[in-house]
Amino acid sequence: MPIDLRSDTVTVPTQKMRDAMRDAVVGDDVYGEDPTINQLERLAAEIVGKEAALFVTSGTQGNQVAVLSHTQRGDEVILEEHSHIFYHETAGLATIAGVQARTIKGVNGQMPIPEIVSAVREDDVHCPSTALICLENTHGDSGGRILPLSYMEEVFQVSRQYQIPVHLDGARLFNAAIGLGVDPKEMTKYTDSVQFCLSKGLSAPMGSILAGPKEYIKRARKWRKMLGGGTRQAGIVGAAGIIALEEMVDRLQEDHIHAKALAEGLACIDGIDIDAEGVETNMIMFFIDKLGVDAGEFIRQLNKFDILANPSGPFRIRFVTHRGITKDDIDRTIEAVKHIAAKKVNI
Ligand code: TLP
Repeated sequence: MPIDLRSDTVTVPTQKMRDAMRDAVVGDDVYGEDPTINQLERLAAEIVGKEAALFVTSGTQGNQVAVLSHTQRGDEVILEEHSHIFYHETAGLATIAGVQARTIKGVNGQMPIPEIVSAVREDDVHCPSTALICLENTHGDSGGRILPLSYMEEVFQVSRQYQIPVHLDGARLFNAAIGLGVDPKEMTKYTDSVQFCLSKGLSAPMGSILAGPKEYIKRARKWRKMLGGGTRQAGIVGAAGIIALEEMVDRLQEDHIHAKALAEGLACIDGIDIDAEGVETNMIMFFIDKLGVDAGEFIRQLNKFDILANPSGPFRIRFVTHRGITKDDIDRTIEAVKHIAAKKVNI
């Protein structure tokens, strides 16, 4: 088995999840008659302190349904310039919701508050209406950085002042909660809606949750249907989602410990440029330009050691720790990078 550091999306369901999927009591979810999905949605809403929740097939579908349910065609959405919703959702904002993205460069995923304020449109005949602010916690492109609670609160205050809803892409919400040592509700209380993934570190085979006020989720259910997300006996996979929420959250701490150890090991290698202190959750980003190779070549070298990784820019590599990664894998990865760097280093 290769050491697969490409993403926490590669986690496979546990035996308990497989048993629960086999035995799941199901019905037609489009009629609201799947007891397992109903149980999952009640549980999920309670965990994030929202009135209602909706099971969606993926994080991308959850985010797109979220935007559709908050906005109208021609509106403008404020979001961070490397956010997943803007950067990695195949222009869904433009093509599905028909809204315009107003991107702001963030620092560790945090858009500066004064820039958010000045991005809010005036009531002017020339301007689109600012209809939504999106946040991402943890923030993927900055290497799984956590948005502090104080920052989320500040954004929320701005949003109340201008009466604009806040949507949180919390694909890795529980990594943020574990990293901060807080209940997820402490974050989601500063949002109107939240999407979180069951299928990443939590190891469910598929699915995400969109949660928010009752009337909002009613609208979202319709948009999900339009996008082909009305999946009938969905409880077959929802059963794994329940176990993900009940049993898989606490173990994320182990992924964070592994990520930190990996980052600290890499920081000792000549030619590897990494901010090990900035590794707060299960993601690591590092630059390899000093080695005189690009990300593609570096990853091909890693593959020879049976290690898989993704590039995150021409000279940047991303490693993600998850349930399939052991301490031994971390040590082997550090050794492999040492070996590659020793051969390539030309600093
Ligand atoms: N992220 C994936 C890739 O799409 C980049 C990964 O491997 O990290 N929001 C955030 C912050 C995400 O990181 C992702 C997936 C999503 C949304 C979308 O979730 P899915 O893959 O379930 O559509």
